[in-house]
Amino acid sequence: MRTPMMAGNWKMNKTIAEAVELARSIRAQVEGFSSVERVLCPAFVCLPAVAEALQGSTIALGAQNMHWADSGAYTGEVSGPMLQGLVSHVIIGHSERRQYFAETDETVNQKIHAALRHGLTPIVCVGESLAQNEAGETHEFVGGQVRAALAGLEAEQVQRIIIAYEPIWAIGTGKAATAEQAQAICGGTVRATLAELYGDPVAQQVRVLYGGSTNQNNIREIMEQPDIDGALIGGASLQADNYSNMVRIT
Ligand code: 3PY
Repeated sequence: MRTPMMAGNWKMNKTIAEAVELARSIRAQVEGFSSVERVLCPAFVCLPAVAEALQGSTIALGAQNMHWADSGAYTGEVSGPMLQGLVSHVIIGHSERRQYFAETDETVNQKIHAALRHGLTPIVCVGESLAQNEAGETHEFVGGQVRAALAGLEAEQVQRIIIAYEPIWAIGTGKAATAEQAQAICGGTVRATLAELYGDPVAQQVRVLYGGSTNQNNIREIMEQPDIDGALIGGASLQADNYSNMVRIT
């Protein structure tokens, strides 16, 4: 059985004080819902304060990115050893990082290796652009992203990874994929590629999330899909009620 997960990606939103307030409010609403894994991913600067606000809680904390090197001359970057002990999860390869910060399949792969080395659970993002979607290239492109992300990983490591399918055209646009579209790629592409690479038993253990304009109104249908184990949530995770309702519905 795969434990469902609702992961909030707060992106570049909230000051430290605002992030603490949001975390407290979410904690008050969903602390008891331990059958759903709840992960909050604030900006780096907010992590220590939010960690304190979540102390003793069953809600997990995640970062939104990390560097692949342990230390060195990488101005502005944050490494695995810096995150170790502070967070349990880290989002890797979000399409915004690929688009605006030139992240590639190769750097995503290096970051996944680094995260696992430091005991962090990577939430690895894959997804196609609108043009690729319209050209019928989704299956090939997303399958290729999954293969590249997992290069050099053993089955035992892959079982510790979470993959989030986020079509770029559905991110922050209010235009979510239909539940059937999301299922087709989460199952027919992401999980099918995992099965090709590592065999079906491993593929059945890996959690696959859907992301892109999910909220309290569409999460039920999405969670009814057999190959979707949760959501990576953008805007709705900045609203305590909306996010908490998503956890309750799950
Ligand atoms: C969104 O839902 O907009 C996201 O990008 C979640 O990561």
